Amino acid sequence: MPANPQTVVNSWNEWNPLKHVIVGRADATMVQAPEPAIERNWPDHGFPRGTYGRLPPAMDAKANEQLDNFARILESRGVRVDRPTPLDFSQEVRTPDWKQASMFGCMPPRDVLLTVGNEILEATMSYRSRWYEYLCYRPLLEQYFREDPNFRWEAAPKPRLTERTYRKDYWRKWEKMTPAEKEQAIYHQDWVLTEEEPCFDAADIARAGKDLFVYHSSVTNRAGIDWLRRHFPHQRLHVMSFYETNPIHIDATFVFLRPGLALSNPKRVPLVPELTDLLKRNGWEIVQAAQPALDGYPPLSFCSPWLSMNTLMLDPKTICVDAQEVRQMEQFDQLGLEVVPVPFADVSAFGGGLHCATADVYREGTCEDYFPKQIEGY
Ligand code: ABU
Repeated sequence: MPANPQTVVNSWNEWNPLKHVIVGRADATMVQAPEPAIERNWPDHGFPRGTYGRLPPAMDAKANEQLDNFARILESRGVRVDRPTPLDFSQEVRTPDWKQASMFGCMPPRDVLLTVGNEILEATMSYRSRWYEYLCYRPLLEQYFREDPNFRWEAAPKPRLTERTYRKDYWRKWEKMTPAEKEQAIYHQDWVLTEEEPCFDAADIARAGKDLFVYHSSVTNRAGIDWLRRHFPHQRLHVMSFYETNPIHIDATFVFLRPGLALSNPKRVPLVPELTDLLKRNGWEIVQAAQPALDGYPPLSFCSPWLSMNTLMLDPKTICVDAQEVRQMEQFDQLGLEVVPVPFADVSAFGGGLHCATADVYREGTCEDYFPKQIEGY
């Protein structure tokens, strides 16, 4: 097949003009079967602990309608949109080390794919149910590889995910812990993953040109952060952690909006003070996000109401926001951003908001230094 000059992989940050993106699909997404990393327990919605199965097809249909509409909005603004190829997520998967009764889905490409410059890196993932999720993106990555001679296609080492990768019965023990014990766990960042092997989800990384900021979360361990540091020797890598009981993915906690402006979750206090120091020292403003539309987690969702912060920048002045997040939209408006409201409330149960539902392929621009005044040791 001849090279297609229109396909170029390039994206260094979260805000430069977006020209090419992957938007996920909700098809046949599962409430995962229990596994060492996670056990769903949603008795009020038909999935008590130990059970698993497909999310109701009527929910798929509504979510896909909103995802398709989002794709059309992006296309109407000149953005090329590609979509993944879903698998049969209800199938049992196995490796020589384990078997897992179900997979998950492919709504959130941001969790799996990290774009840094001309590279797209497939994350390790840390749930067994998500071990094979990269396969949904392989048709696209193969296509980009054929069409863009400079595309660096990388995959992080697939983790073994044996029992040694996880603290045993972590979540059951968590439920029995006193508030003081939980507080200690949060301060020590003792999450379900051990340091047996590198694990990370791509959505735990926020990109700002020469600087990558990585969230030490329940799906990204210190070894994963170390692997990323060695893998990107030309970038400066900074670790972030926040006061949060269920830390998963940075994009509802701390978000770079444009050079000089970041959005912070007012309920999740940074535990690494160097993060705010670094931003302030370089003249960045950190704004506390507005109150979300919802009070709690949406039904059958592992994502918090702070998906209100889970937005997609189309360029430094234009932001896509979930249309139900009226207060957040008002705040962005006051910050001088053009807000594009996107109906997205029906997508959250499938793994996230507008940022989760996308993965960058091409944004204009090059690798710039937005933090020339560094903090030694951070
Ligand atoms: N996957 C993004 C969800 C993060 C959160 O709800 O905090």
